[in-house]
Amino acid sequence: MANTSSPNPPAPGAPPGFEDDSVVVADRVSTKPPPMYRVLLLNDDYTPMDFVVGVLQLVFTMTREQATQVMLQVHRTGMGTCGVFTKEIADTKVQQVIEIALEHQHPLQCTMEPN
Ligand code: TYC
Repeated sequence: MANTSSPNPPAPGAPPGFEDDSVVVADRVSTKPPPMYRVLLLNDDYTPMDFVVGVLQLVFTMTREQATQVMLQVHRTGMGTCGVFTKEIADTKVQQVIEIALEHQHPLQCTMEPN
């Protein structure tokens, strides 16, 4: 919120025309962290394991070992977390996964939820 009242005395020695105290001063600074979103990968019966590992490495900058662990988690439980991001970044990553999967005609699905 902005404080548009006049809390500021004129600056000492301000040049003519600059003596007014109309500077807008923020009286409350937002320190809230942004809402975060969890990006989830879903299992299916058709997408090759190696393809999933490659996508996780590319989109989420995981090592091959990390990507393999996430892929196996998804394969075994039906779902797994790729990471937690701000909304814009989560959106972008979900779209990237879906686009790469479509390009290769795999049914791999990716979604996001508030964390
Ligand atoms: N279940 C797939 C298979 O057996 C592998 C797989 C893992 C697919 C993770 C999707 O998100 C996924 N080939």
